[in-house]
Amino acid sequence: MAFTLPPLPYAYDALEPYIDKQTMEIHHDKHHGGYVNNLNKAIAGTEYENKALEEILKNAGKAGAAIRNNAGGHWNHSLFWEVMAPHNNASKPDADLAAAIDKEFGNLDAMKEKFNAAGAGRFGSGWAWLAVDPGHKLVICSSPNQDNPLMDVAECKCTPILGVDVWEHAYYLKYQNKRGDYLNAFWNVVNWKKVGELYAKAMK
Ligand code: MN3
Repeated sequence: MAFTLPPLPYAYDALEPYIDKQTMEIHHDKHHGGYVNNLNKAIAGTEYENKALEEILKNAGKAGAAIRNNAGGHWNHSLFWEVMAPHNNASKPDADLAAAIDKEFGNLDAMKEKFNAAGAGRFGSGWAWLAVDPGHKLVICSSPNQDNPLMDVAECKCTPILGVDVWEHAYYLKYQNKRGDYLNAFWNVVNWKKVGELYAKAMK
């Protein structure tokens, strides 16, 4: 069965002013849409054609560049849309996640600082992640291009619960070269409810 582009769970302009409408339109429809189309083309007629996306990611290293890049692109963006939501002052990590953040990083601000450093320090294009490692500890890491921590080729193997896209296409229209400003703005639209659900699921 072919993969399909999931609809954005909110309007294109819902993350304004932190992430602008035009960026969201191009990013979701053209970039993510492109990964989905190219993934379907790349897996057609291969052993990956009827595999679940997570299963393809586990074999990314041997599946070839087209499958690796587009499967990663599809999975990464599907998570990205879900872990954002319109700004809400009341949104914060739930008690379990907040306790885990305090334990690993000291406090929420220290975690954000480390996460932003991972995003700012990723040379070229890629992603920064807050994730649960195999020992059930929270970790922060980053990956190049459309790789992610679920891939067999990942340096940091873990389960992402929050990710930010640091490709220029994610921020250039509004922030130009100022990736740090985009990363700071990102926290205004983090969907902590969703991140908390993903944390609980990863801890099972
Ligand atoms: Mn992107």
